[in-house]
Amino acid sequence: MAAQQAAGTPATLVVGVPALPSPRSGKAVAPDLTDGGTAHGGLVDSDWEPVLAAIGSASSVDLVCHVLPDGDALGSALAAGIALRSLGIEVRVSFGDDPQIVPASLGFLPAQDLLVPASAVPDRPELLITFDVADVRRLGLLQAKAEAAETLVVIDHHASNGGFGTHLLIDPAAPATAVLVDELLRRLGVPLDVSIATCLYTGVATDTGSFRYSATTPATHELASRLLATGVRHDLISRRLWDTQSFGYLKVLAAALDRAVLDPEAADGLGLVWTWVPWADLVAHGVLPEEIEGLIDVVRKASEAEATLVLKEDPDGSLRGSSRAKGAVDVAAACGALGGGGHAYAAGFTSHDPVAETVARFRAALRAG
Ligand SMILES: [Mn+2]
Repeated sequence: MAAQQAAGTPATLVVGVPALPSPRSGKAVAPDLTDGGTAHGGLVDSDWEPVLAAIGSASSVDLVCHVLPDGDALGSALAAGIALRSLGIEVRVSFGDDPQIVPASLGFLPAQDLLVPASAVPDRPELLITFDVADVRRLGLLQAKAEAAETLVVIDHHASNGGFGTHLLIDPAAPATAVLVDELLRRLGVPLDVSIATCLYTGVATDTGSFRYSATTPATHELASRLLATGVRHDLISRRLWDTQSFGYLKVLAAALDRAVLDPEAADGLGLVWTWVPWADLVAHGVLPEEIEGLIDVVRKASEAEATLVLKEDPDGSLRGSSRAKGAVDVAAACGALGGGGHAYAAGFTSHDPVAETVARFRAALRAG
């Protein structure tokens, strides 16, 4: 017979690994783990009703997400687009990049015929809804049009969202904007179909790191269950989102890993691992800048370092810094010292200094929190 556990003692998953910190010990805004995971508990009927009324009376609706869209931003906007179109509403989906390029990793998203360039959005939209846009400046070319809209609805889950619209549906406890779109569709009476579900699944999977991050709750899995029930091909979505890269990317990654430095004394002894990607590497291997956004997720695996920094060179020689932390340091503060910002566990900045000087400044600002 297997060894007995003392009553009430949780099973030990792995022997010889330090205990995990409390899931809520960091500074990240997240729901209380003990509440059963109400994913959108912050919003009430009176928040939704004026938005439903505005959609019901609009002759056309513009659905827009942030520039350089990720799976949550574009998936949310397209899911809403499919749903509103099914109600007979004229919809346009857009984002304010020129040229407007859907990332290759999101090429599978359905209903991209709804996409129009920013120039095709009216100068003064009747009803414009933003998805996953934490700051009005993240609308790029669409900022002025959004600000001129008669009705501007903001649907978002960023804690940093200061609220820039006439109607705010912002829930920092939601793990993805797509979760709020699911609620919107439920209130509109639009059933989930496989196209909508593909968009929403992409959004939720993207922002939860495939259901790994701490904001994932029982309600998140309940939503995933309803999405899978439509027949969505989560296996193919996951392969495209997580497990597909060009060979050129692998070569850029290899060079970045070869260049990585472990600095165990940084962050008051908690450790920093850092590397950088010269623009010439991207050119040499035919890799686009957006393809290396996930490179930091490999570098940050280093168990010896609490903090991770990846510097990505732009054609003009400036450096885009991305940083990550595991809960014991606040990288938003360190990035803030270099003129950037973000979350305690994920933040960034832009530097016009050389690599060594930029790393030195970041290191100096990094403190155990
Ligand atoms: Mn999001």
